[in-house]
Amino acid sequence: MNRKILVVGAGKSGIASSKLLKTRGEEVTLYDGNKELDTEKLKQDTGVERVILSGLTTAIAKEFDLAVFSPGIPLDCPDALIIKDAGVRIIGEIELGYLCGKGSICAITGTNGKTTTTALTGELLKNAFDDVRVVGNIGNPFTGNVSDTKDTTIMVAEISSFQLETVEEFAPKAAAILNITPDHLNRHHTMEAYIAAKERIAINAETVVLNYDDDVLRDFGEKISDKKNVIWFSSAKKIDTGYYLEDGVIKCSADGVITDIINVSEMNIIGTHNHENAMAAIALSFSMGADVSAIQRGLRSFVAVAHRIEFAGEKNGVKYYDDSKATNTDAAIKGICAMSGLTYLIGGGYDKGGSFKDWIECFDGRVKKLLLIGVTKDRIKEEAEDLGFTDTISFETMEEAFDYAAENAVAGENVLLSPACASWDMFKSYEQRGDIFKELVRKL
Ligand code: UMA
Repeated sequence: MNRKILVVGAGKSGIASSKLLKTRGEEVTLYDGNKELDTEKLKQDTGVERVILSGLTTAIAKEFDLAVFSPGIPLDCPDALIIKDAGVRIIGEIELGYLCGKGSICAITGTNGKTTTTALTGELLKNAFDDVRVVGNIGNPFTGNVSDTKDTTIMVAEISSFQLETVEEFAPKAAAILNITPDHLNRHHTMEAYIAAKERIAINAETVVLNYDDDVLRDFGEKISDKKNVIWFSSAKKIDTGYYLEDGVIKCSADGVITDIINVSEMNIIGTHNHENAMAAIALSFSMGADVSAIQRGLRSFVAVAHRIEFAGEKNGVKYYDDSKATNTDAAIKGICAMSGLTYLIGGGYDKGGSFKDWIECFDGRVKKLLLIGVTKDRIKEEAEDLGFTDTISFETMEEAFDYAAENAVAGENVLLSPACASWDMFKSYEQRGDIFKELVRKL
């Protein structure tokens, strides 16, 4: 009560943190480096007494007892250095939410798949418990959800590496790391620092769910297994203790007993990466105390997160998928690998400058025609031809590409929007691009 707290960053996290701190009687100042923001609106939205936009100094920072950082604020940016210099303790938005809330936490991180796994785990747990909240990096700030929590509340939290940099006491009952591949290196600088940030999710966790097929995580799990309850999952190998995939069935092996959980054909999410996400969600849900029938019901009813290999409809035996969220080649490879049958692939868009080589190399035997749109269309076509893939056609609009695919695809084939590019050259967002695609499918 009545501490002087500086909330840094006036986005979703900063606004939610400010409101939470106000309800707890703290004296809150909201700071943001962007001087274009509207001070009065921020005061109205949060109820804080004071908003500072840019120009933080050591003298100002020294006024505060505590600083709460939004995930987007790097710990080595000039404002962070001023705050550290002033000797002010820094905690992250997740840590604040943890310290102010009740109930138990199930936390999920990983380079890819964390949003799907978080949403799925939320669905499985909602079948078993009354008060389950899906929060965090998924777009719903942790701190915005804690003020009315009870001991029986379960928070299913997607946690990014940015958020993990500033956790100390954050103690999930169960935590999962799905995979770790290079990402966000501009923020973390080295792969080692990025891995270290991800691994912080396990510091105070009782149970840690890890991907056995990921070398980094296998080493990590072996290192911590004497102190933590480690549960493995694998899509590649039958493992003695944990979850694995065999003949299309997710199985649980524990104490020499093997239990079939679900045949993946009963689920609405496709692709090996999604089966891995499902195994992690199952392991987490069991750890949180859900029973097998609640888990199975959730696995059957869960539909993909919007725009992530989302099934958009079927016409004349042709299946349509919206994977507009695939804004880079890594994600787009997962999209194309998830298809069974030949695919008319709609790709291309805003140019972020990277190479498309890895993506094109996975087309072999999968892509019947690559239908190109957007700024990158000529560059992709050229790169594809250099790699020996010549089945490309360029279009001016997504509608034209879609019409071509719908007219030519035959039963058993797929039409997939998975652009491997951001959308900003032709659309407002990847959401708008995916929505237009789904509308075209609906009109069929
Ligand atoms: N700002 C500064 N100084 C800086 C950087 C930013 O003052 O050096 C200010 C900006 O001017 C802006 C504010 O900080 O006003 C934005 O804060 P933020 O970037 O932390 O964004 P939030 O709106 O609080 O959203 C954050 C997450 N954003 C990031 O991690 C970048 C959201 O994840 C998350 O959904 C939300 O909290 C709720 O938990 C987004 C994301 O892109 C989706 N995450 C990355 C990812 O998934 O790859 C990690």
